[in-house]
Amino acid sequence: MKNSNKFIVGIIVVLVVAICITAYLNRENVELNTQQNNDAIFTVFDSENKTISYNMSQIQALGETNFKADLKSDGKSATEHEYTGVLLKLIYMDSEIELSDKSVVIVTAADGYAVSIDIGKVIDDDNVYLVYKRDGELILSKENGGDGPYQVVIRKDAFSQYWCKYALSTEAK
Ligand SMILES: Nc1nc2c(c(=O)[nH]1)N[C@H]1C(S)=C(S)[C@@H](COP(=O)(O)O)O[C@H]1N2
Ligand SMILES: [Mo]
Repeated sequence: MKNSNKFIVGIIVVLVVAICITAYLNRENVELNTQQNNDAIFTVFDSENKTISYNMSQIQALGETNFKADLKSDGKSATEHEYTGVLLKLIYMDSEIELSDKSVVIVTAADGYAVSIDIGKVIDDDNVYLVYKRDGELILSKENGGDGPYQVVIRKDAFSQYWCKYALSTEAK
């Protein structure tokens, strides 16, 4: 083999090894993120301030659905995404908290942000969701650069300032 060919083969070998290592490390990351997401807890406060907590598999078991919604990030034009999650009201039903005699649902986030959502929107069959996947991928936590692990999406809202990233807990009032 000519020396120049040996050099090229050598470079290809180095590149292939580098790609394999990257793929391997990334697989470990995916597993770690999946584990962290499943361990993420979402908490419901009842009227006596008692808590009912859910991990991700428990939330999924309440009735996972896929739907499309427009994400309107500040300073960017809206982009349509497919989200995976459950209707927020299903979590309230599971917690045996009646919504019909309440006026708002409050959702609180890890960064101190909180939103207050009109009960009419929450009772709607296709509007207020607690989501954990966007375009088929788990939504990462704030520390890992994502909007999750849980995010409240209000599908029918014209603006997304009442959507709640990094959602931790909820209470109906
Ligand atoms: N936890 C949390 N949720 C939040 C916010 C926030 O600062 N913290 N900002 C809101 C606003 S003003 C918008 S426009 C949407 C989209 O935020 P983004 O522009 O960071 O994507 O999230 C909403 N939800
Ligand atoms: Mo915003």
